[in-house]
Amino acid sequence: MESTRHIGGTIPIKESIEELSQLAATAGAEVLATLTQRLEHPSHSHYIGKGKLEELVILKDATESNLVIFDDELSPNQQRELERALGGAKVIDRTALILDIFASRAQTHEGRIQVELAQMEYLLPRLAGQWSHLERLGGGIGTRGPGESQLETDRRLVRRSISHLKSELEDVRRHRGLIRRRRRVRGVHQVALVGYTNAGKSTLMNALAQAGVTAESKLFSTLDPTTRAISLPRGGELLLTDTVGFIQKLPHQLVAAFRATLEELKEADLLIHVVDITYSMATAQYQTVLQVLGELGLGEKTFIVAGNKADKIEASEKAAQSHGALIMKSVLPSVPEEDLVIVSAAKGWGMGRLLECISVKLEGTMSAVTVQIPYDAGRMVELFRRYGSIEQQKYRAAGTLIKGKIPERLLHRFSQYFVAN
Ligand SMILES: Nc1nc2c(ncn2[C@@H]2O[C@H](COP(=O)(O)OP(=O)(O)OP(=O)(O)O)[C@@H](O)[C@H]2O)c(=O)[nH]1
Ligand SMILES: [Mg+2]
Repeated sequence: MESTRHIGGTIPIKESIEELSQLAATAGAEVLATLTQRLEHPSHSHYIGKGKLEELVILKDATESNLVIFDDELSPNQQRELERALGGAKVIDRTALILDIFASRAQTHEGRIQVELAQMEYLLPRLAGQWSHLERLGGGIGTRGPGESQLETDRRLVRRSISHLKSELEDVRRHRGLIRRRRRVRGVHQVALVGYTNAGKSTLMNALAQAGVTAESKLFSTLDPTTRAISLPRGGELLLTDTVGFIQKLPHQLVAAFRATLEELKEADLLIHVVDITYSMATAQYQTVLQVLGELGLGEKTFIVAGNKADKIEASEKAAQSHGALIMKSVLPSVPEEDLVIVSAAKGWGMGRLLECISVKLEGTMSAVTVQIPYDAGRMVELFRRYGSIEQQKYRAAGTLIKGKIPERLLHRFSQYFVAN
């Protein structure tokens, strides 16, 4: 049996199945019936117990279903045995379903390679020689060695295609790395939106940046990180990145493949965790995201929590603010009040407070300095204003005296102008 390691997974069965139905609908399937079973130990052959399997066969016939989706990962063997028992219906698991959605959503070249890579890695242990379409992966006639079984050939083709995809991805990454390094040198603050799928990250990105990013009620509408520049009300500029949504039981193949998102998150000075506070599973979704971030080594980042969709709880912004704050206290008691902002990305409520909170948090990550910049280096004053925050500015004979804060990564560029307070 191959590894069934997932990341996240704190959501109760009923809600998990509900989410699976939503995923199925997103993938274009119509859900005709659902079935659950509480099992201490899944069976090696069919995952579910004998009686349940009979029930499933009857249900499948009665509803004339042609697809059965399991919420947990199935071993290749279980999948095969289930398909045999279900006579003709296709059997897939949550991972395959998510991979399928990702495949239909991937838009950029990079996104497509990532999904294809994840699919290949998922397929590899499941190959049982029935792969006639593998020719398109670069092998085909003539690749089969003497005495080699079809299965071995298939595996070899998939492995080759995996390593090809990996090296292609490496090129894209190198390019991204370059862009990121350039941003870092410029000293721009980087802020990333994270959160459960469908929480409203892209809508919030639109509200903040009028960026025109796709936002829709389907799960996983965003696959590729998108970045936009935003000006802060108190001066200064930041780069905001929208990222792929998280989900419980996230297929680990995908976590590894979506490194572009992860790299953006790693680089960020601040993460805005978007939570749909109107959803009954808000707490579990919040924890799932924290768990995934923790596993990715991002647990120590500076956070703001944006409690979104406040317009769904009250009709007026004022009422939504106070009611939203109460809800937040009960669903996310562990989040300090100063790290919390109630928003409605759809209505644009709370954007001012969110930007203010971002400014404060970013300032917390900056270093206090006093500099005197000669008049012939006016460019440096501009740099200070753009990426730092100015508390006091005076014009002296020798130059402009500025007291304020600048991002740590810009310190070296100002060091020659430092003066005592
Ligand atoms: N009522 C209401 N709906 C919202 C709000 N923000 C987002 N939505 C809706 O929630 C759904 C998901 O929004 P997206 O912005 O696509 O969510 P996302 O977090 O980017 O989702 P993925 O990219 O799939 O991870 C869409 O139907 C939005 O219109 C809000 O403040 N209020
Ligand atoms: Mg999105």
